[in-house]
Amino acid sequence: AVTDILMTGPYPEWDMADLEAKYRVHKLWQVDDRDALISSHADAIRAIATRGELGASAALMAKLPKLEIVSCYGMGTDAIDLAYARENRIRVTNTPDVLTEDVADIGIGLLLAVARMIPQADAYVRAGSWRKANMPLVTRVYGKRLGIVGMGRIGKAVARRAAAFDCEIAYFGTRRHDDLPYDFVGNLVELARRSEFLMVTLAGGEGTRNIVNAEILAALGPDGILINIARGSTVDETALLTALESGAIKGAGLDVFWNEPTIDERFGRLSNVVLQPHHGSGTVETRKAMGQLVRDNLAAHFGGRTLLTPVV
Ligand code: 8YV
Repeated sequence: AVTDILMTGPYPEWDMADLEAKYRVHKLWQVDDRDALISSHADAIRAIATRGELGASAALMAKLPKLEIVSCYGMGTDAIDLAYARENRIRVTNTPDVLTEDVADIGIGLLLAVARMIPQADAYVRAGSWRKANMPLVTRVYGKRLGIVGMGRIGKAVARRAAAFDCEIAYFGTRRHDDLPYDFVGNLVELARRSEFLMVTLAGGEGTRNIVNAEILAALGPDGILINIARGSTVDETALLTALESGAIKGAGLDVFWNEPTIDERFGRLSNVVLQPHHGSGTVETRKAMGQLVRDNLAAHFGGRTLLTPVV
């Protein structure tokens, strides 16, 4: 018998081709009446293949009595109701490790882009302004004090890169890592105060919601730059927009937002931000590895084998 799976959003075509060859795939994003699609296949769907930012709510899972597994194309599982999954014996997998280095790369890339004003400089050259005057001077990254918020896999990968820039690295997180040569600062306000750049790499979810608030931004100060490569939910976006508009911080590099992909229009009017469309893991290499891991987890589950990267 063919196994039915529900997808909440598309994957690249190489994954779609493989999934569609192995399963009967129901595509939630292609229909207007989602409830009708779900209810007409509710007794058949045994898996959800989702994405980090789309997740799987308890309401969705509750409509699928045969659901056995939710496989997430992404590391962050904050949009999946893990408690519901646990209670209902639904397995959950994610895609850790394979995306770490690319997400750290974009963190450093955003920091350089904001501080050195790379997009503005590009526009300056294209507009012919260079012929008339030299561009205003920018901010150095090399050797500066970087505060990393969250010292998990991605935080560590950011730190390794920043160490090569001779940055002075300190971090905030759930615990001190005795094996790391960086200063642990258990108070986020304190970390912001002593940092010139703050890079957020924390997991999303209720525990970290708005952890970077107006007080943290004020402590980072008018010469400070904020980078967020984690989840939009970790930063109080209202406070961030106000801080960027008023000059309470110097600038921000953002890969993630509150209302993706329909982000607050005020971001587009700011000249001190560099914006990315949640693309930290968006390289061909990493996305191929993520898709493979999702498919391998599904194959392991339906083949009665041990899951490769279980969360629940
Ligand atoms: C997205 C991510 O899942 O890994 C995560 O947690 O946020 C990303 O990798 C990606 O955009 C795929 O949807």
